[in-house]
Amino acid sequence: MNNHYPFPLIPLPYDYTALEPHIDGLTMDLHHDRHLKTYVDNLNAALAPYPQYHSWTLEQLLYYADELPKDLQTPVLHNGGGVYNHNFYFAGMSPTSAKAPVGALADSINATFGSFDKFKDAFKTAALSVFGSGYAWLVAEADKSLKIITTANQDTPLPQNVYPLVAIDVWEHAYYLMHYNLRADYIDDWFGVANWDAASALYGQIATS
Ligand code: MN3
Repeated sequence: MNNHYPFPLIPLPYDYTALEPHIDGLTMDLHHDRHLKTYVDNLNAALAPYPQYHSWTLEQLLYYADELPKDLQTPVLHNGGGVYNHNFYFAGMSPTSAKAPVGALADSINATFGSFDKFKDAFKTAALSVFGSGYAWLVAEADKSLKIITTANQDTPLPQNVYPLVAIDVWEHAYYLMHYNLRADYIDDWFGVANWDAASALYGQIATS
């Protein structure tokens, strides 16, 4: 699928109801077909008058946003960030994934945080600490060391020169229908569908210099 203009609405890699009972189908339907679609449509609309950027990848647009025309920078950061973050979030959940990291990522999580359970505690604390809307991420540095970060609104981790491994969207639209205002319960449920197969594979693909 295109990773340049016009950016596609990437279908969910599972059914809307596939993450139940952890995350309900109506939330997934609205989140993907309305929230993400709006970001995709608005990103494409912003880029339409600028054919010189139609070959840029989403990552290039976000990373080099300060090289874009001034009136294009904010629409790209807001909407392109919304596309990047949501694509990462949706791919980072799975009804069939192993429920814990494997291989090198498992070893690194144990070495960094003490155990997978201690990592989960730290990740939950970080996700709860996001004031208002944003995301919590497990990311790797270029040397493959791990850290947990949070981003506000639709900011992405890309400017921090890190490799995202897994992300949780803690905007209220991600959980309000099922979990009401109880973000902590949503985070606990998200751990039941987090795609550790994908995160472990991403970690394994990082080339160390
Ligand atoms: Mn969202």
